[in-house]
This record gives sequence, structure tokens and C-alpha cells, in this order.
Amino acid sequence: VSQNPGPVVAYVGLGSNLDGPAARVRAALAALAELPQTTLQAASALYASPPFGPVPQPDFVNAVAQLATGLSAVDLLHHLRALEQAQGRMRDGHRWGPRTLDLDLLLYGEATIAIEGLSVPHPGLPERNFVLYPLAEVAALTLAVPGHGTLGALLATCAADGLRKIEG
Ligand code: PH2
Ligand code: MG
Ligand code: MG
Repeated sequence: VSQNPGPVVAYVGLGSNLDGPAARVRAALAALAELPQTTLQAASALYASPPFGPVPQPDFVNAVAQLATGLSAVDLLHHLRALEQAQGRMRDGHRWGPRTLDLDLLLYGEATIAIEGLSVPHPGLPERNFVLYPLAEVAALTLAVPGHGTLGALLATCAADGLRKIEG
């Protein structure tokens, strides 16, 4: 009989650039706190940033949450998708397009996961200032990012250009 491994520390990136983005991110943080078998251990400030990627669209509001969860990575992902849907997120195939709520599973303990629909660490994490700077508010600089060294090493190569702390 396998032992219960106990809770895993996971990090979730939150983003919105439609329909009152700051309020949507705050509501999503509250919803994360209500997930089963899960504790919201810390939440970063909210940050505004210009859209990253090829699509012209409104600025984003982003934040990062630290969870302790007894859910598997796949079960946590399904809960994140359900919360996105509950806030009116349309999955219309526009990978880079505007969204009312985007919840990305950034890290799940020290796991590396590459299955259909789920890549952990999140592929954008190493290069996105709107992920790394809020992550550094809720995690130690020694945090391991599997395949990429530490959070501190990644931050040292990532300029904060365009990123503005807006509340929290
Ligand atoms: N998310 C995207 C595309 N571009 N840019 C910023 N600043 N913040 C985001 O969360 C973001 C983005 C797709 O998920
Ligand atoms: Mg995203
Ligand atoms: Mg996403």
C-alpha cells in the first residue's frame, strides 16, 4: 500500500485582460482558496503589463498564487479549467488572444510533466516577467524550476520592463 505523499506546493499564474481584469484576478484568488484539498498559502500583488506575444490587445493584470494541494496535477488542472469557464473564458483556439481569465499551472512541486494539454513547468515561466516577479513575492529565490535552475537565476536574466505593481 503506497503512503499518502501529503500536500504538494504548487504555483498558479493568473491573468486577465478583459471585463475588469483586476476584479477578475481577485475573484479567481478567492476561488482558488475554495478548491478541495487545497490551501491558498500566499498571493502576490497584482501587476499590470503590456501584452506579451504577437496579438495586439489590452494590457494584462497578472498575479501568482502559492497553493498547498492534495490534488494531483491533472485534477488541479481540471479545477483551473473549470474556474476559467465559470468566469466566461472562451476557448476559441486563439492561443495568444485576450481572455477574461487565464489560470496557468506554473509549477507542481518539483515535477516535470509533459502530457497532452499540460506542460509543467509552464513553458512561458522562464522568460515572462509578469510570471517571474510575482512568483518571487511568494517563493524563495532558491525555488527549483526543473530544467531551468532556480527562480533567482531566471530573475537575474529577466528585465522588469513594462511591469507595474498596481495593488497588494
Ligand atoms: N498571457 C498570454 C499572452 N500574453 N501578456 C501578458 N502581459 N500577461 C499574460 O498573462 C499574457 C500575455 C497568453 O496566456
Ligand atoms: Mg497564459
Ligand atoms: Mg493558459
